[in-house]
Amino acid sequence: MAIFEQIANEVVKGQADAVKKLVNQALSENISAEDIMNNGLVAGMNVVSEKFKNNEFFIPEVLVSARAMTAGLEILNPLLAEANVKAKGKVVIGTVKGDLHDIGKNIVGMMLQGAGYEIIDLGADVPKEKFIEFTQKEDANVVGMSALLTTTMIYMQEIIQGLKDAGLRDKVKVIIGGAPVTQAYADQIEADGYAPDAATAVDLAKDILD
Ligand code: B1M
Repeated sequence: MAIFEQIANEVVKGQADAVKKLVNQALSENISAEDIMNNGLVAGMNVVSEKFKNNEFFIPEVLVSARAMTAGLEILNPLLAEANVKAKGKVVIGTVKGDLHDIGKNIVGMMLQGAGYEIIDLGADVPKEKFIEFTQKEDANVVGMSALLTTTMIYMQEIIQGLKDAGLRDKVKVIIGGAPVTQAYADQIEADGYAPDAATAVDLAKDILD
């Protein structure tokens, strides 16, 4: 079996140690970090994404695969930076102010990272000032907001207003998600998109940036 396929399979199986070993092996065979990332790690996460959409994988499997992918990416990151490999886009992501739920946001971040986006994770309980500061500082392409409480999702609108007031709204796409969030709410607050799950968030990011 080709090394890329082996790496992808181990990502799907969530075997971080095997992924690390195979990534190092591929590097020792002079395969570029970019090829290893795209044809091994990202290819594996694409399979995970499909399985999650088809209800063949559930949250625990996705988390374990994402961790295995991250283990491989940690080896490649310095090499990718050296080779100046451009990420597909930069996403500033966080759970909004007042909300401590970060499991879903973390999965979305990891899946986006697996799909080749650079992630600036602001954590949970993030005030609008921080979203604005990092959108500007990082010259982000996408702002991703997560909320799990009906009482905190309304804060997303304030962040969008904050981006408008800072003159950033035209420069950045806004995507939102979280259990109480709906497409209707996204339309209401004029977000660029809503995703019900992490795999759809990846498709959404690809669509709105293309
Ligand atoms: Co809380 N909590 N919680 N909780 N909690 C819920 C959300 C709740 C529905 C439980 C319930 O009552 N049935 C309820 C909210 C009710 C409501 O507002 N309608 C609730 C409550 C009330 C509370 C507290 C207020 C409880 C209390 O203290 N009285 C409190 C609030 C604290 C706060 O935030 N200020 C609280 C606290 C907690 C814990 C800290 C104990 C813990 C969070 C730990 C953590 O995240 N580190 C917790 C948990 C675990 C839950 C439940 C059980 C599970 C949430 C979760 O992680 N789901 C939850 C009940 C439930 O949802 N069944 C509940 C798994 C996760 C993968 O899914 O986050 O939906 P989810 O993310 C999905 C999608 O939504 C989407 O993709 C993800 C992956 O598929 N998605 C995005 C998410 N973000 C996205 C962003 C995107 C796109 C897609 O674009 C950027």
